[in-house]
Amino acid sequence: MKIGIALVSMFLLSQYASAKEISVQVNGMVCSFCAQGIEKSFSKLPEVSSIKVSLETKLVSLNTKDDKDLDDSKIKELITDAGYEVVKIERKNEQNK
Ligand SMILES: [Cu+2]
Repeated sequence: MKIGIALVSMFLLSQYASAKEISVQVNGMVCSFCAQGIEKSFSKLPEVSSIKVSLETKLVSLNTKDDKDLDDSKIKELITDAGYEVVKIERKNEQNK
C-alpha cells in the first residue's frame, strides 16, 4: 500500500518536473518571415527552451524548460496576435517518448 502511494507520487512528480514537448499546428504560415516572427515571439517567453517552425508541415514545435509548462491559452494568444490560426495543440511528456 505504501509502495503504491510512493510510486504514484513519484509518477506525479516526474510529470511535473519534466520539460514538455508541445506541437502546435498553425494555419497561415507561408514564408520564412512568418516562421521567424513566431520563433521570435515564443523564444521571448521564459518557459520556452527551444522552438522550431516547419513551414512544410505547418508545425510549431516547442520545448519548455524543466518545471515549466505553457498554457494552451497563452500559445493561442501569441499565434492569434501574430495573425495566424491555431488548428491543434498536442502535448507530449519528454520522459514518456
Ligand atoms: Cu510570411
